[in-house]
Amino acid sequence: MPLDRFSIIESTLREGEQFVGANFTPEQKVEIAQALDEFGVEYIEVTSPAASPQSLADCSRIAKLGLGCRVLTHTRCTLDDAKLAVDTGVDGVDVVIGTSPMLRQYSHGKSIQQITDAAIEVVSFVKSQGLEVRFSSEDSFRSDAKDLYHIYSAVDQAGVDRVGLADTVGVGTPTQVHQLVSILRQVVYADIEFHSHNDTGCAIANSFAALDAGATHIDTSILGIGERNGITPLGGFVARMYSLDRDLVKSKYKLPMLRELDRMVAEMVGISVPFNNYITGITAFTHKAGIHAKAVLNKPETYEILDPQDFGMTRYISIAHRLTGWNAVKDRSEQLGLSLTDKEVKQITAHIKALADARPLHLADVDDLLREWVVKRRSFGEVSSEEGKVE
Ligand code: HCA
Ligand code: CU
Repeated sequence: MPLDRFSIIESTLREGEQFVGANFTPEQKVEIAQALDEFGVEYIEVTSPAASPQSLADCSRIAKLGLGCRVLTHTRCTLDDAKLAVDTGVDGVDVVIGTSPMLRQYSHGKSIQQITDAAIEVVSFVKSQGLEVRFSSEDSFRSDAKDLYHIYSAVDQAGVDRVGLADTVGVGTPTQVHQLVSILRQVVYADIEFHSHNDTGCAIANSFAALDAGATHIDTSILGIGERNGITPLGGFVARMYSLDRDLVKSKYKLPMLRELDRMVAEMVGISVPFNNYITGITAFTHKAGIHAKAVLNKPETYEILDPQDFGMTRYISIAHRLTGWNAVKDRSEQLGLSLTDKEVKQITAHIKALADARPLHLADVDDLLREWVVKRRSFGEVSSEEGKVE
C-alpha cells in the first residue's frame, strides 16, 4: 500500500462546481484555489475551459496564480478540448470518457475501439505538449472489466501518467474497488487515480480500499460537494488517513485550516456544515455518556482517534443530561473553581439526572446547581456557627 505517497486531487473547483448550489465567482475560485494550496493538497482540478467562456478565463487565471500545487483541468476525450486545455497554461489535463454500455449507448455513442483510438490520440497530444495527462473511464464499475483493461493498456503504452477509475454513480463496494484496482495495478505501469461518488455512503471507504490496493491519487472536494450528494469529502478522507499515519498527514497538510475551508465553501454554496461532519462538525469532539466522559477526562485517546488539537478544534464534554456521570460533573465544578467533595458531587449528579428526566437541561442549569450548592452550604455553615454562638 503506497500510503506514504498518496496524493490528493482536490476537485472542489471541478466536481464541486457540479454541486447544485455552487456558482463560484472568479474571485471565489481564486480564494478556494489559494486556500487549498496553502492547506497543502498536491493537485487542484478546475472545470473544463470548454464549459463556458468564463470557465476558460477562470482556468487560465488559476493556472497563472503561481500556486505550489499542480493545477489540472478536466476535459472530454477530444483533441479540441485537449488543445483548449493545454493553451490555458495548466500543468496537466484529466481526460474522461464513459466506458459503460449505458453511457456508450445513451451518452456519446462510441464503441470501445473508437474510445481507445480517441484516448490514444488525446493522451499522445497532451504528452507531446509536455504536460501531465490522466485518462479516466467514467462509470468504471458498470463497465466491462475487459474493456477497461484494453483501454488502460493502450493509454499506458501511449505514455499516460495516470489512469483513473471513476465510480460515477457510487455503486462500487470496498471489496469490488479493491479487486479492480489490484488487477489494474498488474496491468498498467502508470499511477492510478480513484474518484468515488457517495450515493451509498462508501466514498471514503472505497477511496481507502483503492489506496490499499495500489492506487496513488484520490479525488476529493471540500465537504464532498459534487453531482447529487457528492464525492469523497476532503476532511473525511484526511481523517481516514490521519488515523492510519498521523505524523505523515500532519506533515503533508495544514490540518487546522480544514475548519475554515469547510466554513468558507459552505457559505459560498449556501449550506451549513453538517453537525456530524468529519472533524469540523459541531459534535465531532463532543462526548456525552458518563462512562465515556470519565475515560476521556482520564485519557482522551480512550474515545478519540483524532486529536482535536491537531485540527485546531476543542473537545466538549456534555454534562446536562440523564446519562451524565459524577466524574464529568466534578470536572465541571473544578472548571468553575468550586470546591466540592466527591460525596457532594455524587449527590448533585443524582439531582441533575432526576431533573433531566423531568425536563431538558442546559449547561447553565448545571452550573447554577453547582454554584447554588456551594452558596447554600456556606450559608448553612454560617448559620450553624451563629447557632453555635447563641448556644
Ligand atoms: C463528470 C464525471 C466524473 C468524472 C470523474 C473523473 C465521474 O462529471 O465528468 O474524471 O475521473 O464521476 O465519472 O466526475
Ligand atoms: Cu464525479
